Amino acid sequence: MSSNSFGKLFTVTTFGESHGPAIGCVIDGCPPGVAIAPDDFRRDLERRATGKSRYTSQRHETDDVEILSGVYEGITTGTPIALLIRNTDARSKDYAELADVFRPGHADYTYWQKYGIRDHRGGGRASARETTMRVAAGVIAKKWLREKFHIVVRGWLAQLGPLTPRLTESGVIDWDQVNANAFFWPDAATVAELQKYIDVLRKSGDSIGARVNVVAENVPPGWGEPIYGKLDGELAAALMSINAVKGVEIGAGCAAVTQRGSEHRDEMTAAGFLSNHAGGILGGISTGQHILASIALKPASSILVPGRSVNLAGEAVEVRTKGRHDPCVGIRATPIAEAMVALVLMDQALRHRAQCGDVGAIMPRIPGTMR
Ligand code: EPS
Repeated sequence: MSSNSFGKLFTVTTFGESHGPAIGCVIDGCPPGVAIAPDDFRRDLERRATGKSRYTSQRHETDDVEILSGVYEGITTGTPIALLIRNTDARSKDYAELADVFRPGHADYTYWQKYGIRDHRGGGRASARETTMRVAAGVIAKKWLREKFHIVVRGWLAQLGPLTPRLTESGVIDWDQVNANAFFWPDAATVAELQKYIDVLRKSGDSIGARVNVVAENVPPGWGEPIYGKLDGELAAALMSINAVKGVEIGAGCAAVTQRGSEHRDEMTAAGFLSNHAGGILGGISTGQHILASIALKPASSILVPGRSVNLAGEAVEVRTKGRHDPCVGIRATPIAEAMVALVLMDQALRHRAQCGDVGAIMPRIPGTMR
């Protein structure tokens, strides 16, 4: 299978299946001199992992990262970094009944049509297990971005089915609150409502969609390559490549459809931009404002509610997916979306440095931190 790599100067290739012996990635193009230890990966991998609350799949993986190459005495050497995580809690018998049927709404059918063969166990390569390695690679990107540019990339669950967090009028996110619950939910007052919603949903055997927002703060102006390497274009592609993502918005996104030009444009003053409908990107290049991205995730297709489908012989069957599944994949998607944004930013930062590193500071530089 091709297209398991992305990025131009900071290139990430992932490999592995959900129920294979291991998953892993190779990161090529990482600058030398970045301090990396196995423990650096722990926090973000735990934020993404299954089995950390009763609201996600109950598969329990240790997600211990083995650094196989590219790091000497705790420091990146500039050579390819290979990371490996062994799968230790796959339960393939849960999938026995899915060997010759297609879950409606799942990649089962399209993988079969494309390759004529598929590893049906745990969704194989289409499984969200693969996103573990995106998050691992993203840890390195986040660290480099933070150390070089003070860039912080972080996200939150902005909607779960019909529920939205109540935010203050300024939209400022309470990050302590986001980190204080299993949902990445910024509103303490409605966490109980969320818990109840998921409990009822899980009992019904169904699933639900969600929205995750990500903000990248302190991105300098100038990153992004017109025309075919626009920063928003590459963010959209990277975010859309996450399992279950069906929509990506940058800044005002689809709301721009009903906005007037006089409203949408972000007026500029010497003191700063007056709004950020552009989501920190104009002409595919960062403005220095916060980068704002939002993704819509579909409800997972592995559900207990029976659905009509066909088997390999094309005969009508009824499918009911048993096993350890997520009632809302969006609950675990925040660290994955953060990782994809960080990986795109690091790649674009290196590309900007390569072509435009001699340009130097351009005045005026308009302050921009507006949400
Ligand atoms: C997944 C189905 C479940 C999840 C898995 C993603 O797999 P299994 O049935 O093998 O438990 O647990 O998530 C992970 C293992 C993970 O690390 O994210 C799917 O169909 O995408």
